[in-house]
Amino acid sequence: MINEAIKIEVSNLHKQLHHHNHCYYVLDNPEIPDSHYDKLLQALQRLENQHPEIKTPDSPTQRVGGAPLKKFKAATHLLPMLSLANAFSSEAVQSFERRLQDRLDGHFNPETQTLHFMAEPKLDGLAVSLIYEQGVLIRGATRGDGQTGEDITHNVRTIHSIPLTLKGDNIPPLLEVRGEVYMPKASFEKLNKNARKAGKRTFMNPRNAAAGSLRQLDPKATAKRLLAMYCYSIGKTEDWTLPTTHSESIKQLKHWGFSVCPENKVVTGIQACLDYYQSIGEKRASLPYEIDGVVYKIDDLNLQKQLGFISKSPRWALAHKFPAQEEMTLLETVDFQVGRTGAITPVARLAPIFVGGVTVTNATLHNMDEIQRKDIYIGDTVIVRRAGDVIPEVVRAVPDKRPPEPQPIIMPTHCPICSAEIIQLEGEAKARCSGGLYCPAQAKQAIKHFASRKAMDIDGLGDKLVEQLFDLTLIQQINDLYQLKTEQVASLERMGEKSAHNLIQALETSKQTHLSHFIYALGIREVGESTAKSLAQYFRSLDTLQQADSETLQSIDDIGPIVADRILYFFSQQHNLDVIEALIAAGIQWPTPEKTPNEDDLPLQGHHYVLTGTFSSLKRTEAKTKLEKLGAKVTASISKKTTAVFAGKKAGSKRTKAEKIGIKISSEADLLALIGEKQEN
Ligand code: 5U1
Repeated sequence: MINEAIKIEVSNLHKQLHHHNHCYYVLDNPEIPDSHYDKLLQALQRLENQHPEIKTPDSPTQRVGGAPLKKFKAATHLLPMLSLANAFSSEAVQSFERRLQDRLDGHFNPETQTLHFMAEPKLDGLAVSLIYEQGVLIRGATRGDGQTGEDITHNVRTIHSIPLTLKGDNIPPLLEVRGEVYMPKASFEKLNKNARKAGKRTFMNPRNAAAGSLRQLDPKATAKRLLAMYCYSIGKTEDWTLPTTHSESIKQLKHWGFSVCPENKVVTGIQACLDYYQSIGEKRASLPYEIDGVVYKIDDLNLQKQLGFISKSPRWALAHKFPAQEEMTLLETVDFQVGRTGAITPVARLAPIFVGGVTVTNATLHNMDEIQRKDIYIGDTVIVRRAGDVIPEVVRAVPDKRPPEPQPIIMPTHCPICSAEIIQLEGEAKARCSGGLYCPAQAKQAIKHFASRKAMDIDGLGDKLVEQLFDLTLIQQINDLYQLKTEQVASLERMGEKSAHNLIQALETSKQTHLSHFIYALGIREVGESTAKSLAQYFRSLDTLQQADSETLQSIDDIGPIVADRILYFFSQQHNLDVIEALIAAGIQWPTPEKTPNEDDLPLQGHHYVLTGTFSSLKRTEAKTKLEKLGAKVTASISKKTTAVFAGKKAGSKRTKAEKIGIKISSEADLLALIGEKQEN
């Protein structure tokens, strides 16, 4: 027998955990630190272990996944799951409107003939149906053939943005909800990066990864892959009256605790639909999930009813698709490119192909393991994928179209640029040129990195100019930059006296830097901006850093044995030490970084901020530095960890996003108060 006090404690823990899960995964606005959430979950887990009979299917502990299944059961949908008719051009969208007007003649605003639509991004995921009885999730199913799918309840329970119990009131005794389960781009990239590192099979796209993850018999495997769901319609309900519009039913879903896409918008008339398509298309690359088009739905549910269905698609909805992101073309040959750290990347040279809105002739093949796994040969017809701004990649070969004598792809033994030996260290997926900074390809990339904004920030020294200076042998390594003369630069093609003078001036200005920028600019493998900052803060002098041993390096937050090895290796190379000496001799200097007080004493420790727009009293970079000095983290994009967004004048999409997901927006005055400064008048 479980006593009443335990029952109350369990119920309280359920409530708290459901609430904080909703804040974190649906609202993107956590109220407590992760460690606090973990403690609550552990407390519940302990009670469930002591009293197994109190464990219920809607317990927040079920998110981690229960025992594996032997096979999937069939799941019949309460109402058929429909598919959408597709359109690939504005003309097809305009005919959709004409068809609607003809069918609805006289049944809607006859004066203006305008219709209200809900426009929504079309997520590239997997359609899923959820059933709730008395507000508790009892079943999740894939679409299958629209009538019957597979029962994936055990897996949907592991998806944090799916409520296990509904919030609020007016909950129908039976509710069926439809939506798309998807894998956020960041999770997909992480999954594939880890698979590539471990020499395992990669997923072709986030959709396949989401499908593969949902169709796991072992829910623990699903729980590890970070999936999410946006809901887009209500299916069957009992004893409940639907609202009069689709947009209101979406609002209702949100109140019950479901996650709905923040880009959804009610628009009037078909031109507004086309404008929406255009604006979502422009945003597509920056959205954190893959979409393959947008969906337009008549907003008025009565009109939807009148329009009905044709075959398996509703007449009241249309999917307006973006141009395909995957196309087939011929792999003509393979070249090997050398990166900044010597990594050799096989690059496919392709017969030109129009994909994702641009003509592509090159695509990455990543590394040799990947080529072997994908079984790709020169002469193959291959599938090329270009998603957003990401470098196009060869996804796979089409075996049926293989020529009789395909040519194998062979990694050269020596660097195509400097002829140094190519080596591949055990456990590394990439082969590397051993030429170091003597390899012109590596040196060029190293100079570009050195000059970049977050490194030495040499204004006007872009990639093209570095190429030009390098190819004319005016610079061969980083330190040569500081020997450049105005006349040499002015003699370059498309370079006048004035631009040359400006560049020399920018080089001079860059000599006054910060230790963290200098460390980052050196281009040590695995040392990004944030690690460089940690190193500068810890050692406060380059000499001390150069003399540090592995143990000392590893005592710094976020430095593990691999990064420590990279740093030790860099400073063990005489040519690197020579470059550093020459740079310092040229006059590069920095103030000694201030001693960092004990982390726990910093007032903004654990707070994450985003800065957007322009401020009248200080630059964004200054505000960033000041917040960081107080222990805060300042990030470029809004995430679930963001404490607040400081919005200056002309704050754009970040402010809108923060408003949409309910993150606190603070003013310049709040910012100044926080960093202890007065506002200028
Ligand atoms: N955004 C969105 N995607 N999607 C897919 N809405 C939407 N509606 C769908 C489908 C299959 O079907 C409706 C007919 C409910």
